[in-house]
Amino acid sequence: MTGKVDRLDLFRQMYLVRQFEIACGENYSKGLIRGFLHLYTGQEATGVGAISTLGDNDYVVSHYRDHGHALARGVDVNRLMAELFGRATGTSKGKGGSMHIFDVAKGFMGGHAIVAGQLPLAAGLALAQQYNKTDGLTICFFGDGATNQGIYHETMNLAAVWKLPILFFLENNMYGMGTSIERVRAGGIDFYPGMATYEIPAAEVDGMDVLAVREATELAVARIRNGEGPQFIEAKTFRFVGHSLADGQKYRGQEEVKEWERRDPINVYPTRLLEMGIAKSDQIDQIKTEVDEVVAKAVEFAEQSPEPELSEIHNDVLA
Ligand SMILES: Cc1ncc(C[n+]2csc(CCOP(=O)(O)OP(=O)(O)O)c2C)c(N)n1
Ligand SMILES: [Mg+2]
Repeated sequence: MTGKVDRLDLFRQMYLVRQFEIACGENYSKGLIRGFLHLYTGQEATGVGAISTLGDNDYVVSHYRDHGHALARGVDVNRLMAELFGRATGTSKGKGGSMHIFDVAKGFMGGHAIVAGQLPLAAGLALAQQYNKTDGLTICFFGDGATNQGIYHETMNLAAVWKLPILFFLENNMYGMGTSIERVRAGGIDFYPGMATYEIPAAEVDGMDVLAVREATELAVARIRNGEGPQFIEAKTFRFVGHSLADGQKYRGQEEVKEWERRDPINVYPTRLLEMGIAKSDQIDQIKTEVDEVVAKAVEFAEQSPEPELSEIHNDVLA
């Protein structure tokens, strides 16, 4: 690993994402969060590991499963929760909701609900970075379901032709809604070899291992900063919960879920830190206590925040 990282802080971030999502689920059940809600539970090590390598000049682009990416990018936890509650104090004044988290000051450029729609937008951001010589790069997260869209291939081709400073980050969680990727993809469950078509260097990484994700991302980021053009990482990961809160998961057996849960980064990683002598158990406990409080306060902040004024309805609308 080239850069320095606070390995205990990686745990704090992953635990924050996990607890944030649990709180989202609870408040969805209470009817305080409405609309679509897609939780990142199980995938924490990918977003946290990858985003930990970025600088202030870089952009992060995500899809509708975006809370974890936003938190890893440092989007304020109170404003994020308030956005989900549809409150005026939210990141988009409560008018975006779960699938449309944005925070330009943090370089967090969405939150996009259309599967694969974020890919060309991210390439556009990377083109702007290249054109304006900002030294920044764009990381674009997407799921396995995005790979069967035509725009996926169009974006890969143009990004390679123009040598854009972009990292395509596939979170292959094996399912697109209720569809197992094995059922709908010719060529098996590995996507990274296909990048040879576009001459985009591609790597596979264990998405349940935050340090491995970080290391793979650091390498790719270094190449991009060196002017070598787009890079591709495929993290094999798993969502422990349904696609959205409306999903009863009838399409897969609990055995499969349990198998992946044995590799849950929230349990495995702190054990590893203890074994490596990097942390003591009371430090882990203290982080958990602090984060639990942060999340409880975020819920309180959201609940106490006002709803947007009716007059807001025509503001920020581009037509
Ligand atoms: C263009 C388009 N088609 C269909 C949908 C409905 N839809 C929402 S999420 C999803 C599955 C995407 O799965 P994947 O890309 O693997 O991401 P994951 O949910 O697994 O993180 C679909 C089909 C959509 N939002 N956009
Ligand atoms: Mg998927």
